[in-house]
Amino acid sequence: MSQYQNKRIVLASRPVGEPTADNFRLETTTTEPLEAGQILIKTLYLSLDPYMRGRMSDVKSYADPVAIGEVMTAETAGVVVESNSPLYAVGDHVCCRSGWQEYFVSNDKDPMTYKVDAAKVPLSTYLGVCGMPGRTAYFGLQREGKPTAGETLVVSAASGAVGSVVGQIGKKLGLRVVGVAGGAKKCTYVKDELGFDECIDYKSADLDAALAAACPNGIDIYFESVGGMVSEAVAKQLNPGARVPICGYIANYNSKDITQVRTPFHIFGELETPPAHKFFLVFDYYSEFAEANQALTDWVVNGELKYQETIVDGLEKAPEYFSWLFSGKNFGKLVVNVADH
Ligand code: NAP
Ligand code: FER
Repeated sequence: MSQYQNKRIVLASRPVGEPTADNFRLETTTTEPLEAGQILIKTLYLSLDPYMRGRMSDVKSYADPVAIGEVMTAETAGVVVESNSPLYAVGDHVCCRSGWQEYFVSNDKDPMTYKVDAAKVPLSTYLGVCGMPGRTAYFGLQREGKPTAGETLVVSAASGAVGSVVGQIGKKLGLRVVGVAGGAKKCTYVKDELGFDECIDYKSADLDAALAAACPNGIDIYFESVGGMVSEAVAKQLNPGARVPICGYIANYNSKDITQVRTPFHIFGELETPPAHKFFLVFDYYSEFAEANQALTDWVVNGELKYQETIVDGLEKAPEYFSWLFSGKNFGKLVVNVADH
C-alpha cells in the first residue's frame, strides 16, 4: 500500500470579524496505511460553504467548533484510490466529510461517506444542486415554507447554491417567485435563466419600492438566507399568516460579536404580528434525504433544474476563495477543484 503526501489546511486561530490568511495554516502530512474496513479517498472537489465561518468561532451552536490545529471542516467529492473494504472499489466516486485536504481515510461504515454516480450528473454537483445545498432548498421550501400555488415567495441570495434551487422549486409549485441578489449580472441570470418572475438588486434598488412593485399581493413566504437590510425591507411587506424559514443570515456571520447583532430572529420576532419564523437545518430531514437526492438529480438530468457553479483551482487558495462567499464574488455554488482525477 502506498503512502501519499497530503496537503491540508488547518484552523490556526479564531477570526474576529472577517477571516484573514492568519486564521489558516497549510500543512503537509503523510497518509497512514489502511486498516481493515478503511478506504483512502483522493479529494477532487472541495465544497466551500457559509456555515464554515460559524465553525471557526468558539460559540455554542448545533455543531462543535473546529479545534485550533484541526483540519477545516468540509464535505468533498473524490475518488477511492485504495480500498481495504469489500464495500468500496478503487475508482468509486464518493462524497465524504474529509475537510480541507487532499486525502482522507474513511471507514466503510461512516454514514457521512457515500457513493455517488458521476455518470449521471457531474461529480461537483453532488456538493451543490444535487447535494447539501439542494436538499436544504428542497426541504426548506416545501416543509418549512408550506407553499400553496398562487402565493408570493421572496428568496434572498437568489443566485446562490441554495437560493437558486428554492426559486426554481417555487416556480414548479406555482408560486410567484421574486429573487433578491447582488448586482445586475446575477439578477439577469436569476430572471432570464432560472425563470424567477422578478429579481431585485439589493445593492442598487430602493428595496422597499422594488419589493412593493414586485410583490403586488404582499409576501407569503420569505426564504431567509441573508438577514440585514434585505430582511428589514421584507418584514414590512409580509402578509398575515406568512412563513419565514430561516435557513441562514450570512450578512451577520462576520460580525465581531454575533451576540450583539440584530438577527432575523429580532427583525421578525419584533413585528406586531410575527410570521412563523424558525431556524431549520437540512439535517433535520436526514431520514428523507434519498427522496430529495432522487428528485434533484432527476430534475438536473431532464433539464428542469438549472445551476451555476464557480469552480476555482488550488487547495492552497481555499481561504481566499472562502472570503468570496461574503463579498458575493462567487456566482452559484463555490467549489475548489483540488485534483483532476
Ligand atoms: P451562496 O448563496 O452560494 O453564497 C453566499 C451568497 O450570499 C453570496 O454569493 C452573496 O450573494 C450573499 N451575501 C453575502 N453577504 C451578503 C450580505 N451581507 N447581504 C446579502 N447577501 C449577502 O451560499 P449558500 O451555500 O447557498 O448559502 C446560503 C445561505 O443558506 C447561508 O446563509 C447558509 O448559511 C445557509 N444554509 C443553511 C443550511 C441549513 O441547513 N440551515 C444549509 C445550507 C446553507 P449576492 O452577491 O447576491 O449578495
Ligand atoms: C448540515 C446542516 C446545516 C450541514 C450544513 C449546514 C455540512 C449548514 C448550515 C448553515 O449554513 O447554517 O448537516 O452539513
